Amino acid sequence: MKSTRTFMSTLEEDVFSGLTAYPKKLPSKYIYDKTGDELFQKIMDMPEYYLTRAEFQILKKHKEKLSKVFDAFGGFDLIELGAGDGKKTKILLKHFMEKGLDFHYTPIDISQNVLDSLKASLKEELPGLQVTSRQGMYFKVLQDLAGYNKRRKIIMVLGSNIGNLMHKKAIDFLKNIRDSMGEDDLLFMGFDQKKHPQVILDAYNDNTGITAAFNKNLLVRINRELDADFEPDNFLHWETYNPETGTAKSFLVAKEPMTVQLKKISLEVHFKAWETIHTEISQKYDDDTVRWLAGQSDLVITEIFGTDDEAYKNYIFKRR
Ligand code: AVJ
Repeated sequence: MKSTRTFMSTLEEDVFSGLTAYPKKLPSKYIYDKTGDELFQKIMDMPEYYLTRAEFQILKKHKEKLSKVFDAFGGFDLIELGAGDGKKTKILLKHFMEKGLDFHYTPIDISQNVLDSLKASLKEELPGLQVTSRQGMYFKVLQDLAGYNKRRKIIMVLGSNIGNLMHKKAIDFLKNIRDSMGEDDLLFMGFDQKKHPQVILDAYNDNTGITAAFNKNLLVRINRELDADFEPDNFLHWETYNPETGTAKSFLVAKEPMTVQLKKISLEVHFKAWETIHTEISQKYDDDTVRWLAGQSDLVITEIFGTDDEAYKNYIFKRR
């Protein structure tokens, strides 16, 4: 069956394989179209979503120390994967500019949309900043950057974005970054930490329904792009957190039996009542787990910056 189909895009291919698998699943990366980007902005402003504020505090508190570590050899290129709206990064950029550091900023994001507004806001807020943005998948762009070794690279991944990857894939991602790093280059990365399970559940299941709309945006996008007829309201947003593994998981749960047509990929999908689509994981960490991930990827932790309550931490890594 599978081999006779040709797909026009990875979205088509991933949706087909996810909805014909058992149990059903869809990759969270497809949440982020224009609506998904906007909903994620709203999530970052929610009182329950502590991650953004926590990382903001860390950057604010440690900007001076970070400027010294990053600039230890005099001059660097700051490369940010998944730059988003740059709200947090601007704390650092502003500080580095005030100190007159010689650096170049390269924000990378999958969304050209997001990059365009980031560039516009930087031009206004930080005129004189050297910026070159790049649109693309991390993987591809990192390969391009590997050959670029004129001066020290600082690769930055904020927001606990790595948490969307289960450990095996997180290690692949880290190895990939590691392979693009020279001996003196650094990786600066945010990892959300294990904490009271209820705090985590609340962050991913707010009572205003923003996170539910964010999760269901997968179905809205598939309806539009694959000419499908999902009824998003017939699904329930459901969040679980396993305190043993540190894995938060998002599901869409069918509230009744349904048949959905996805015309563009000639697929008919049946749902039994209470059947699930697994959509996202948001992994929570502790120092031992991060150290293990680093070791598996031939990296070592050189510094840890946490909030006072240790709810969130940023780590600096170098090549082992
Ligand atoms: C952007 C992947 C860090 O997992 O915390 C927020 C995405 N999902 N609320 C996260 C998300 C539901 C977010 N990351």
